[in-house]
Parts: sequence; C-alpha cells; structure tokens
Amino acid sequence: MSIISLPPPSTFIGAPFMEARADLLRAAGVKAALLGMPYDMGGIWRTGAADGPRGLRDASRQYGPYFFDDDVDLFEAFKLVDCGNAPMVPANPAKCRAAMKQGAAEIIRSGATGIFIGGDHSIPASIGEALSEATPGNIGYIVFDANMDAEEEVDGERFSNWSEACRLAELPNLDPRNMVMIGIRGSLNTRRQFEYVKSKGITIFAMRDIIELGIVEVMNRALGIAGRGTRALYVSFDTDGVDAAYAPGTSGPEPGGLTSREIITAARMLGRHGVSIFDIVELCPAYDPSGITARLACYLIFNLLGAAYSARGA
Ligand SMILES: [Mn+2]
Repeated sequence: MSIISLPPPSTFIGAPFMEARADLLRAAGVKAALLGMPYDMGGIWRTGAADGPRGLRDASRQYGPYFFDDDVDLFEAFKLVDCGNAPMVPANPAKCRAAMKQGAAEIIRSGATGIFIGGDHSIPASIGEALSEATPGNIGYIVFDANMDAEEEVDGERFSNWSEACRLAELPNLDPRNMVMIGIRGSLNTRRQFEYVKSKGITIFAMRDIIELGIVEVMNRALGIAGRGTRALYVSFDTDGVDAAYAPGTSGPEPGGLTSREIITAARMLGRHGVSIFDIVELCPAYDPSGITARLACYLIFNLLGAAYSARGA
C-alpha cells in the first residue's frame, strides 16, 4: 500500500504541502498537520462528505495564516502543513480504511497535532486505531454530534458512520467512561443506541443539558471526564452537532443544535486544555452553496490552534 499523497490543487490556507511521513514532519519541526480523508462509503444517509477536504481548502483560500483572535501566525507558530489526502481506493472500503489509518499514524508518530478532515463519521474508527497503537496509556474521546452513532452494526456492517462510537469504545486503551458525547438530540437516534451508551458508561451532554448548563460548564465537565487518567485526547467534530442554521452543509442536518459561537467556545476550551488530534467530519459542500459550513470548519481549526498558542505557545 502506497501512502504517497499528491499535492492538492489548493492547500489549507495556502500551507506548504508535505507528505504524511513522520520523519519528514519531525525533521521540519511541524507542530500541526492537516490530512484529508475523502471517504464517504460509510454513510447511511446522504453522501457528499467525500468532498469535505476540497470544500474546506476552497473556503480557506479566503483566509491567511494570521489569526487575529490570538495574534498568532499559524505557519510561524505551528509550522502548519497540509499533507493532502489519504489515497482512496474506489469501491474498496478496507483499503481506504488502511490508508486513513496509515496516514493518521504517520502524523501521530511525528508528535504533531493531527487535523483530520472527513469524510463521513466512520473515519474515527481508523484514526482511533492509529492513536490507540501510538499511545502508551489511556485515551479520552470527546465528540460533538446530534447522534450517538452507537449502533454496533448496520445490516451486518461494522464500519458505517452510525457505529463510530462502538468502534472507539472497543479500543483496548479507550475506556468508554472517558468518552463524552455533546449535542445529542433528535429522532435519528434510537433507544437501542441509548441503552448501549448507558451500558458502557459513556457520558452524554444532550442539547437540553447545554441549554440549561451553558457550554462552558458542559466543557469543563467533559474535559474532566475525558481527561481522567488519560494520556491523549481525541476530539471529533461532526458538523451536524452544530445547528443546521449555522452548518447546513452536512449529510444529516438537524435543527436545534450548537450555535457557531458555542462550538467555537468549545474549540477554544479544547485548545487551551490541549488535544492530541481532532477531526471534522460530515462536511458536505454540495448541500451548502453559501460555503458557511466550510468556513465554520476553518474557524474551528483557527480557534483550537489559536487558543492552544495563547495558553502554552505552539
Ligand atoms: Mn456522527
């Protein structure tokens, strides 16, 4: 399996392209590296998330490396690079998953903060395996999502975007009691999934909790739960965790979710706390002619890295 990635036509905010290889990233002192995972064969509903990395890069052409909010230049501070996309093999999900895992593993092994752009919400299964194997200790997981994605299998398949939570809960060094779901709501969920979540000891902060407690209190509690006894933190941003009014470019838009300001506040608290890797999934540019969903995804990256810089330096 070759993991050689071709340079994308445009990179994220014009960052230099660098192949996803731990030795190259380490030698260049890269502290944050982005890798696209244009895979949506795991989707149970509308496809289109395979175009997420392209949509993010297109939207990012409006922006540069300087981020006002933290007075930081992401190229200077993080030596941010764009590693292109994990190479997808048409009609072969297993080979695609292997390529995503290998790309993620290279970035994780380099010590850089991995920024993985999906792709549908099945990709954390591959990313999680890579992080699990690279981490000498336990991992915490925080996911923003309208849906629990806790179906153990769908029509006999274990790797759809409705099963990501189960695949992560099965990792040997990810205790489900260090897993937190934020923003859960609505009728795409099932009671069976809720029973699974409760039986594993996974914590849910439903949308009702966020409305009552506020996002800052929810995040403080979530970081405490995911951070208890863990050495690494994986954060997954499903775009449908955000209210469809702010992020319509997603495979399963749901109303009544997090506002842009709330998800940005959450991203900043995560950056301040420190995260090992994060992903942004289910970004479907085709459903959003305005491009605002992809711009919000850019803002999540800017704010998470910016807040990390303000807190600790790069
Ligand atoms: Mn999801």
